Amino acid sequence: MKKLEQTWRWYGPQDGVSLPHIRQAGATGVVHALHHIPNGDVWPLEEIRQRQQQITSAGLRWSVVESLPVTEDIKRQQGDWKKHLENYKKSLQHLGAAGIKTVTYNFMPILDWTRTDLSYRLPDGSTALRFDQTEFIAFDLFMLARHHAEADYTSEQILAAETQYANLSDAQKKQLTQNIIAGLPGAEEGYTLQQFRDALATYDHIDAHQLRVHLVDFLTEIVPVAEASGIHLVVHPDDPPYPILGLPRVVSTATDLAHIFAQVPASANGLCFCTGSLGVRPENDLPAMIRTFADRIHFLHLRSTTLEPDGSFYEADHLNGDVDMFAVMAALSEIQQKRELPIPMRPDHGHKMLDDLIKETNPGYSAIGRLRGLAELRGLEWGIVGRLASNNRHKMQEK
Ligand code: DNO
Repeated sequence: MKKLEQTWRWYGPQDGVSLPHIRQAGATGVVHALHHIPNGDVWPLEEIRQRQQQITSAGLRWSVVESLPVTEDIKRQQGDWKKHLENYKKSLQHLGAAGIKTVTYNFMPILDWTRTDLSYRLPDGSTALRFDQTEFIAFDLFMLARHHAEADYTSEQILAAETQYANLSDAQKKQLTQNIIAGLPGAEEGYTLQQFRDALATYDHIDAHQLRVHLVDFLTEIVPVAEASGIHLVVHPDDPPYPILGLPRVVSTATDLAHIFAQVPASANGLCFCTGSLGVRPENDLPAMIRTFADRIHFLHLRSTTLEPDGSFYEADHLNGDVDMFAVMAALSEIQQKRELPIPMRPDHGHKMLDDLIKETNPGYSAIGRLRGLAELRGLEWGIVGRLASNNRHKMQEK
């Protein structure tokens, strides 16, 4: 029976969780990017090969690129966007030449994934990442002071945000701003408050329709090159999966995904199925989406969230929270049986727990928290696949 490829995100030589640690965690694949190369520049083949060599010498394989960033110029179709597209193609060709076959990107304007609290304490003493809707609104209304922001919220939300804001200390306000705009790991871009306001203004005339057009234009240009290089280009869903700060987001729902694949049908146009991002919208039926987009899924981020009545959410244990991880894994295992190659999956994020709590770690990318996640997911998969195998044996015997 076939199983998923167990992978782990590595931020490079500076990452406190090293390649030998990853190997001990039982992962065989590494998810990685050349973070030092500025967005929009070409990833030289030589540098890709050097990094690949480093990963291989640790007994691992560079399975997935996460991310080859799409510049804001490309998302807005302004400035250097044509040059950036050409550079993107060259980077893909280089990655293909090095034998790296899965490349992740996102199409979220300005902000990649976003949280308000990076050390939300859980009852067991570990810490998780959290998105507090009320604090986020307080930031938008009173710190960013975005024009017409009130129009995006109900009067109850505004009132709650006012109260919350009044109770925040200066240090808490600073921390909140920092968490939202300084860029979480992998986001590549960070801003000061003024730079952030300026960046937001560059999207004033780009609504969801326009951004969708730009995404399809990007794919129309890039997917043929990915295809010729033997690469699956996989889009990461929006996180959180809805518009924020007046910015459009167009990779949040099954309808969004269906549009992307209908417009650019080539099989190189793929999906990174992130249960943690998509799972925040209750109407996203994850097992059903896995079946619908089965042929498009070439990378998996597995984690769960717990949504609260006001729209806040925090990152739950991998097997708890709102995501029905059993149903998700069962659907994925079925897809995997029909595939020739293992689909790479990584435990997406982890709590800070045990020794993680006294170490400096990239938010969401602790060692022990992710190790726990990977171990639980691995066990779940083994159980499901074992059951599939025994069902198949019974069927054979009945024939
Ligand atoms: C967060 C990650 C994202 C992801 C990008 C892909 O933990 O899942 O930063 O890497 O959105 O481009």
